[in-house]
Amino acid sequence: MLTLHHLEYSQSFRVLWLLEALGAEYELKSYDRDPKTRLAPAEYKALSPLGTAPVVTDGDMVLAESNAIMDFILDAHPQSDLRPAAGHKDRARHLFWFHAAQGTLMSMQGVAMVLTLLETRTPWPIRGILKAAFGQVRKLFVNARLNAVYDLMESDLGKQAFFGGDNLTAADITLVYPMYAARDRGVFDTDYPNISGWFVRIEAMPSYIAARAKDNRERINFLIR
Ligand SMILES: N[C@@H](CCC(=O)N[C@@H](CS)C(=O)NCC(=O)O)C(=O)O
Repeated sequence: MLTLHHLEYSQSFRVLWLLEALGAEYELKSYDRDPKTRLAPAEYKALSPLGTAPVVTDGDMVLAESNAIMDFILDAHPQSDLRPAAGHKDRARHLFWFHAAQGTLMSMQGVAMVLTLLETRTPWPIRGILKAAFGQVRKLFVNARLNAVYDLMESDLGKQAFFGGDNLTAADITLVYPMYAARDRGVFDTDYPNISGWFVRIEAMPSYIAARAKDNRERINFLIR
């Protein structure tokens, strides 16, 4: 049977939600982060070469990387409507958001997080210079790209209720992590009614509620601010 190795406050929540949405049988093993470093504990790091969450195992099979895991699990559930098949009218939309989550949104949020870490953890005389220099990078590169994604999300969710089409797909599930990261930073506080509606819709879904109950944490993500 598939085992999900779930690290608290991490991207492995996605896999937890996917398994609940599929009604799949699986074993859940939960791990706390190292209290000092907030990284995965040594036991978790030993599971896979990258040492990152999520990881699933099944016998000798070990798989890391959120979207690889999601595709692997969906391969075993070909009847599921969580991944529109080739030829489906929502196939392109689903593929775009499923991959934009990792390829654009997570990577840009990662750059923003690194800039913030450098600004806040550098001694004060240098901090001011870094902030000024990074301000330009944020404006021209990071925020410009992120805002383009958020605006496209708002527009797409005005046309169909979910990122992958009219119903929940793996695109919504993989986006859940960066979407909460953005919401926690106040990105959607104003001017994003369709995105706000998406949060309301997913939070009412039985599979999401079940995954949150198993996650048993007050937030779904862990942010370095
Ligand atoms: N692209 C990878 C990113 C994995 C990743 O960075 N996971 C974080 C959790 S959100 C992690 O494992 N952090 C703990 C650590 O690095 O020790 C994926 O989607 O699986």
